[in-house]
Amino acid sequence: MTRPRFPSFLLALPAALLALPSPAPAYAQELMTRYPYEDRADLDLAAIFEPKWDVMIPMRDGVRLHTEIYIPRDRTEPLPIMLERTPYYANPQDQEYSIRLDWYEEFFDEGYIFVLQDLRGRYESEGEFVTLRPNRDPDDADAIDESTDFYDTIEWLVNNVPANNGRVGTWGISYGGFLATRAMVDPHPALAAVSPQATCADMFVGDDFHHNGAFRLHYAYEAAVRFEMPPEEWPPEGDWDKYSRYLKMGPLSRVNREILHGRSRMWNDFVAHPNMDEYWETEMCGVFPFLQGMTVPALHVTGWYDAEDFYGPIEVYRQLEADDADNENFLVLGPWRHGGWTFDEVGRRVLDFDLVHETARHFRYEIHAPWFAYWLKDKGSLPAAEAITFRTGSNEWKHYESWPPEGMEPRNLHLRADGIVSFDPPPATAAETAYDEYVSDPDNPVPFQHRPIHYDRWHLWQAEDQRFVDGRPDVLTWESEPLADGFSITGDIMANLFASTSGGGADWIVKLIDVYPEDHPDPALRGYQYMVAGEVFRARFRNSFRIPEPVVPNEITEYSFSLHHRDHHFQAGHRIMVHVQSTWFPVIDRNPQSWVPNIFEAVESDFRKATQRVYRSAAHPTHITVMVNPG
Ligand code: PG9
Repeated sequence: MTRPRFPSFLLALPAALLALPSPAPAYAQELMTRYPYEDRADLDLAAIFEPKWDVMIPMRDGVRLHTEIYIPRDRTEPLPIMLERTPYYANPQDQEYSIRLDWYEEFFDEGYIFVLQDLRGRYESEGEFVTLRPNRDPDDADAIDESTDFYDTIEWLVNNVPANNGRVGTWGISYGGFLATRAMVDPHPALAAVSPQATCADMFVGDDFHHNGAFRLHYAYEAAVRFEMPPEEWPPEGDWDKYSRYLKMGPLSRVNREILHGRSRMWNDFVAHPNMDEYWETEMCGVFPFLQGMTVPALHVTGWYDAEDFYGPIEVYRQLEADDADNENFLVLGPWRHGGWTFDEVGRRVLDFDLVHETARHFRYEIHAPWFAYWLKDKGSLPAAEAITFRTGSNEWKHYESWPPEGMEPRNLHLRADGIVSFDPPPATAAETAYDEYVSDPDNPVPFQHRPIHYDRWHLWQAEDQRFVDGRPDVLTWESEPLADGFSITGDIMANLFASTSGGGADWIVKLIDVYPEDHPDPALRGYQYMVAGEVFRARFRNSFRIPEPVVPNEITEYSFSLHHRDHHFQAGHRIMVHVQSTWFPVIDRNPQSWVPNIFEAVESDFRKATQRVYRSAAHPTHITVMVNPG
């Protein structure tokens, strides 16, 4: 077994440099550069904590997990334990005090014992690492999984850590969020509060690896390489600009034949499971079959711009809500990149947007810390509402008693003739055949953000100005008049697309955009096309994610899919814009646009141009349904 270590060149980096955007792509090996975070260098950890306690905690099968325990010096009462388990190294710079403790600053005044643990097979822990380890077979009494490792760790901690109060909380971001959901499966009785943050829950429908069955090419390929192969075997990266790099990669069938040669288990699984099946439901992060109701109070968190796991947190919240008789299930949706609520110290800006509030700091000090103090220390009160959002466009915190909130008014934004978008439907006289069309060419796909595309601009790509696609003939645009009155939309946004393709398969990408006025006081925002929401749908899955079907060429077909939940205010004077396109490269792989049973096995000749039509007739009125907030 090889145990990956944090790269030695990073150990030598001064902490301040870690705040810089990463010049290199990275996963487990380089977490701190992939998720650049603002260093809290002024924290004097040695003054707060006793020297760390390094232990190897035995699991039920004898494997021992490396664990660092930090106990505060000034304690006057038994303290709860805050446990974080991670695949990304409990102590990434191998220091006396792990830099991960920076992320707990908001908890320091209250007083907790902090515990950081390497997963099995990672860094200094024993055993074998399995990426997103599937849940164990419940009939196998000897089986282990992340849930049993949580259980055994908590059992050891409450019995061995001096002066603990018998209560344990856990949280984690992304992979850590996945782990936190596993802590809720058959939980240890001492586990009193869990916060899964940016957790994946369905890798086929909405999280890291696919969206609505469309493969998230550059992200998933790099995860498959970096999680599953030793660095010395990583293939050369090629061009800096991922657009040209992945275009040169060609059809996905080349990957195992010419690049990975079957050496990444994850890539092999992608190829073997091109449709929704048990692998996605139960093995690759699939969590729903295992969450048997609310077992522990939970705080779910994600950010509007999370480029990896926005779907999972809301779905896990929704699923648990059904059994939440005691009101222990909470949700926070803020203006953040993946993990930005913690990795960004302040959270006042998103690209050119001033959020007016210090959103990340507010979350950590006013929501996160009080929430855990309530459950672990019986202190204070719960945050003001079950669901807390930061409304974009008007920059306000909002409180709701449920999510999505009740009492919203569904209204349809219609695509109309002459490139107009309007709340008024097409007139009954609009010809049956009224449509707009474009040619989608897999050899010249639409980039998903302006080029060059690299990780330094991954985190906030969804907030980028969409003007970079202006003038592309394969992006259809509709726009409203300037709004006489502003309005807010709160909850799910549904695309209802009536479309046809001349091919045997297609992708449909729909974007809802808020266009800032040309006379906006801030020159950086003049004419800015801010993507409120956008999503892709792979047409072969229109009837079932399990059984793909060819598209019937030139037949008008309805596609209904979510553009995700949002809380956004369109200001008076702004315009509403909608884009429809069929490629979003390389965040999404190229659809061959001809019928092939498995796109991972498509070859060059399968990739064809296709003529796409989007209908806006009375009979086939393409529209986007938004939930208008009357409040
Ligand atoms: N989103 C990342 C991830 C989760 C699960 C599997 C692979 C990657 C992460 O940031 O941890």
